[in-house]
Amino acid sequence: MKLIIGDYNYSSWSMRGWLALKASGMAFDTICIALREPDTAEQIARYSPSGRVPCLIDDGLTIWDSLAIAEYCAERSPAMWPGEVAERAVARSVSAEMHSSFTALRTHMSMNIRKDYGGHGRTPEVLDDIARIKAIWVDCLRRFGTGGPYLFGQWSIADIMYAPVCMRFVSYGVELDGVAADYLHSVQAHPHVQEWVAAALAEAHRIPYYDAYG
Ligand SMILES: N[C@@H](CCC(=O)N[C@@H](CS)C(=O)NCC(=O)O)C(=O)O
Repeated sequence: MKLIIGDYNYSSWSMRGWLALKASGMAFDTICIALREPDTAEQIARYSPSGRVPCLIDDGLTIWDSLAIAEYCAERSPAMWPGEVAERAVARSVSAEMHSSFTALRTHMSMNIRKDYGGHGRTPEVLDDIARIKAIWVDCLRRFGTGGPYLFGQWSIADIMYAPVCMRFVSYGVELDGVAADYLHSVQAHPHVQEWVAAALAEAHRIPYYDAYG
């Protein structure tokens, strides 16, 4: 099984696909393609029909898009979604909302794990996105997060979808308190997240456009 990803430091969608594979426990090799280089599109096109990463190749079967990869992993490891129907439905709702929304946050607070952007990026639209994300976290943690530190207690695809947001909140110094702050620290401390962050810190490739921002 091969997972094609972009830079550990910058590629938030790749982080989701990679965390999903790790959570499944399945063995996989990682092929990392440097983004924003002259040959990036050509490199990605060798594997991914959408021209985007992450992309998973399992014995000739190609699965692209982070949410589809997460669902493929959950077929093998159903505990990646909460066990109860109503909780699973809400977990899918907040995961789908992450996947399809928060455009302002993505635009103005790009993931760049190595960089401290201080208080940058706070447009009114970004603040709306942050408020909505905090509301999602608090609601899930209060209603479903009693059996552990994560949104639905145990580490799930919902946490995987929001892990890159946690990286952004750290880089841009987004103020959190109470259960939302505790949640962010728990995500940061998760061993798979720590492994991804270590790879980002060790990565040599740089994208000047993102590094100059702020
Ligand atoms: N909806 C897709 C988004 C994937 C995406 O936009 N990936 C970016 C990297 S984070 C990409 O492949 N960009 C291509 C490029 O930079 O050439 C997913 O969930 O996987």
